[in-house]
Amino acid sequence: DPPVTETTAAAAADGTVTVAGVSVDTRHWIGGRRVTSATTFTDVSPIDGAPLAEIARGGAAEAQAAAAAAAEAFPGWAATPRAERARLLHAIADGVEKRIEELSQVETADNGALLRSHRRGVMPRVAHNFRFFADRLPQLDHDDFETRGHTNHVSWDPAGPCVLITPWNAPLMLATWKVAPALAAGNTVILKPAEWSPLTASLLADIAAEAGLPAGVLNVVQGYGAEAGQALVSHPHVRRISFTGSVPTARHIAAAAAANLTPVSLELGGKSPLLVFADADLDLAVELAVEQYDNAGQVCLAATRILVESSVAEEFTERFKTRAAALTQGDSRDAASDLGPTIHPRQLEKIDGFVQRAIAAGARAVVGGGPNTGLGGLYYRPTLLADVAQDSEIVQEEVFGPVLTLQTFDTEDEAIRLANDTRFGLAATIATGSPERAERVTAALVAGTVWVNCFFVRDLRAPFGGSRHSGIGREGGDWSFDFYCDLKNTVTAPNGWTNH
Ligand code: TXE
Repeated sequence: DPPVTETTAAAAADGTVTVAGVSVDTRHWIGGRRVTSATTFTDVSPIDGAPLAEIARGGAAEAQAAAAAAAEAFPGWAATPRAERARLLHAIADGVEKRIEELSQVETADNGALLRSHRRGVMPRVAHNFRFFADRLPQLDHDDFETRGHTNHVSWDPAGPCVLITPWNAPLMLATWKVAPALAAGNTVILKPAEWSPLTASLLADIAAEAGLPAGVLNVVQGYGAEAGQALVSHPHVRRISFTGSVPTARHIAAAAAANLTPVSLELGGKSPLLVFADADLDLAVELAVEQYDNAGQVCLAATRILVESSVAEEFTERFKTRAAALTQGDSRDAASDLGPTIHPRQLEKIDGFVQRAIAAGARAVVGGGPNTGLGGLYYRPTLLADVAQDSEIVQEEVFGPVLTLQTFDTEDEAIRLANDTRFGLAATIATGSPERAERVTAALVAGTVWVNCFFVRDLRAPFGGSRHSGIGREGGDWSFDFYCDLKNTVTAPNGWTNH
């Protein structure tokens, strides 16, 4: 975990600080009240290194308080009619829509992703997460069916308090993608946002309270993973754990969940391929490749391994170099910026470590290859590495930065073999002019999502998740409700008597 800075809270007496002109509460939100901790940790902006806030640093006591509040609120929320739950979720969505500018400004200050992406794409999507799962509830009623005159009725019962542990690369987007279905299903929630981006979760608590969500239904506990996070996932009152983050942390969480037999959903990293066949529209393929630098490459779905058919590799590389040279790197609040900083000094160091070890092992930097020293701080140049071996670290491990590798293949079979040859299986992108080829290759790929001649088109009705070390389980659409509900089948005898 990050080095612990023990300071006394520098926040205002009421616990709020002003970030990008927005008042943000730095305390936990437990049982409908703001709660302080004895110590805090410092939240810093990746854009310029400016300290943003001293955040309450939760641990076992705060986890216990939140679990108790969530357990206490559960029966009332579970018994609340679906239509009323849906109404409240729409009211939260209204609150998000009213505060899109504020949420965007705070999220950008906190995690360094582009302001224009937050305004146009991410925050509207946050509101949509609530609307989608609210509107989806009626579809959970399946037709009853009969067995020798007996009626079978399937009900989707709320499971109980859910712990949701979320990462920093898309904080509010990934939090609400779990919070919304969990609440819609009738569960209570304890959200533990990442310590590198804790602020918008606190704003979500404000929005939910303003919308009228009852006390204890949504709780937010701030703090480090090893402290607040570990205490929450180990708590015996918890009925579901949903986690998005890294593989090593997933192992800790799965072990804690195993002790209590708590069902767990794990959405982890990836090392997804972009397969460019000679029959592809090369301009489109180059656009798809450059898109992988979005959010400074800190995207689990990013197709970071570019596999190009040998006959077009030179042409592709030349066009890629031209296109990458046109990217503008800079302050995430600047409309001209295409990519901003990485999240944290530790992340930048990690990214550069991967790149320098790859270069030492013989890789060639076709573009980039180091930090953007002109900008200083946490900016890493968009990088493409060629001459990389399939079994090398840079091809096998998730970098989580603006770093892509380039490899070539001669046949479709070789492309598939290379594409599948990592321990991950989150996503894959195929650029080809042949629908038959797209079908064949898709069928052979190990991936939770395959995009053909497109990237990052996401529909909440679709299942989302990964195979192998990219995760366990799927969320999205009714798959979210599968996870967040306990299914019950009720068999009723005809006319109150049975004749089996
Ligand atoms: O993730 P962690 P980190 C990958 C990416 C990145 C690497 C490290 O490769 O470089 O992970 O990032 C909480 N019990 N991804 O270290 O540790 C933690 O507080 C309970 C991919 O930031 O997985 C935070 O809220 N919780 C990824 C959350 O887990 C614990 C997104 C994620 O942090 C905990 C992020 C514990 N013992 C990183 N330890 C994706 N799939 O999109 C930590 N946490």
